[in-house]
Amino acid sequence: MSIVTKSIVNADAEARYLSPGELDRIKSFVGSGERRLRIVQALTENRERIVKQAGDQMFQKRPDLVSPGGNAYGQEMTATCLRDMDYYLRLITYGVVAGDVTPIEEIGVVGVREMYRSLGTPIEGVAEGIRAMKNVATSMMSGEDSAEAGSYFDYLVGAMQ
Ligand SMILES: CCC1=C(C)/C(=C/C2=NC(=C\c3[nH]c(/C=C4\NC(=O)[C@H](C)[C@H]4CC)c(C)c3CCC(=O)O)/C(CCC(=O)O)=C2C)NC1=O
Repeated sequence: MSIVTKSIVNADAEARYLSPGELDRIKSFVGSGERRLRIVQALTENRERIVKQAGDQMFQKRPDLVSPGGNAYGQEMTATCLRDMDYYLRLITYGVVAGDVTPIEEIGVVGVREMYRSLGTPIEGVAEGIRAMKNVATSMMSGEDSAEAGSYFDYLVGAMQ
């Protein structure tokens, strides 16, 4: 939910007008709109490159994942692993556009530990992949954009610790 929707839901629950604090937060959300859209566009346009390069970095760091017995061993499993990374990059674009991590949390974090445990996927490996996507993605951006985008990757990495 974006700050706009959230503020309206909260205010209406108390049948009141938006408070000065809520209006301030909405103002900052609107003010950062252009930057957030620029980030989402960069991530969307470069998604294949980001996933591919980050995947290479991750497997270089964690060759065990793609070795016999590794969870991403074999062409099909490796492709599924990269697909998961693409899923997470997509969720990050949802978060950036909403200016809020809630979409990432609801779609990709709640229950994820149990899911990966049942798949035998090491979650710290997934976190490593997201860290690598952060490196690749933020290196393509200017300072301000890079910091804002980076915070969403950091949120996800933190949620997988
Ligand atoms: C958008 C929300 C969403 C997420 C997050 C998601 C993840 C997800 N990853 C899966 C599998 C998988 N995920 C991985 C991922 C990896 N293995 C590794 O060693 C690496 C650490 C890592 C890549 C970074 C692998 C290899 C599988 C296949 C496991 C198997 O079939 O045994 C599966 C099982 C079903 C399937 O294969 O599609 C799900 C549901 N699905 C969703 O709808």
